[in-house]
Amino acid sequence: MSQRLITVAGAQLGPIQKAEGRDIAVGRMVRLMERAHRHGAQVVVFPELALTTFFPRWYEEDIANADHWYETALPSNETAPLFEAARKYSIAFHLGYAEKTPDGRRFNTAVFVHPSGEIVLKYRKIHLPGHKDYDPVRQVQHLEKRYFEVGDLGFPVVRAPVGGQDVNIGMLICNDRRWPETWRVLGLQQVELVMLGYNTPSINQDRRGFEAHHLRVLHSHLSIQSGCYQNACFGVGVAKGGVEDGHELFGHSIICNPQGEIMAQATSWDDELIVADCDLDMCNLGRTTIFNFAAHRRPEAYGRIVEQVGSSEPPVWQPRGARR
Ligand code: CDV
Repeated sequence: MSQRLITVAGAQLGPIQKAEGRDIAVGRMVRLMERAHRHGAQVVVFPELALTTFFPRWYEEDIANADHWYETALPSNETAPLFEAARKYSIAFHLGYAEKTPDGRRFNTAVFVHPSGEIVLKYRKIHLPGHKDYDPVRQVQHLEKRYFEVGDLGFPVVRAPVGGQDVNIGMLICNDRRWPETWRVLGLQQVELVMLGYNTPSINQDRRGFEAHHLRVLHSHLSIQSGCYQNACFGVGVAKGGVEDGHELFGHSIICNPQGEIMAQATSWDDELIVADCDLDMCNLGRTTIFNFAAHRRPEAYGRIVEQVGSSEPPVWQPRGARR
């Protein structure tokens, strides 16, 4: 039986404190790349905003005071060791970082980098959670809407060489994973491997409602597993975990197959590598049967998905005797 096998690693990162420089994070990441190489991985996936602490929890009145959290070039002096390790170990990598463009625009971005150091694909986060202004009700701020613009690159997929195979790769970033629309747009481009990083607090810090703590990981896994199953693809969801300056992020990074099964899962909240062999031909079953889009999708009935943003109230039905 033919197999299109690639070996994929998720490189979960433990906490990065506010005072720690990029050199510390990059040193840890290079060590994970070396370990991924020893495990035979051909691609390694790092979390969202992997180079720094999750800075959108910190409010700055003047956004320019947050500029030091952003990358203006890739590679830079500080990130060059990642590109050198990619070449040395012949390993591709996915990196989440804060991007500031030459014309001053700010995005929550991820890139997929070929072992040669060439950037193959870039994605800018579209579903930015949180708020723009300081929110006194919240225990901890979540200012992604202040620090980033909505991504302007859509959800691109490209066919690129990974470990001797041509693979249809796509990316999401953190909150994107919770939205089925994002996965379906990737699925419609026959994505085979979705890479995504996340920084998710262990508790819901928006105090307007109650969410039991144990549901936080369930919702993350549910989103990734259903996205993979419904779009017949592999998914690598990689966390930043642990306690950053008193703020807890859950780890629980996973690699998931097109059946929606978890193939590998992190067990710590620290730097940890998870590895899985992915036979890309596994994508064919869903794609040619239950999720054969060409045969079964009914876009003529899906208008609301793109025409409407918020939900609307349905018409009210009343029993005949109660009608006026
Ligand atoms: N970084 C994120 O996008 N975090 C969100 C939290 C705020 C809910 C997430 O969806 O995990």
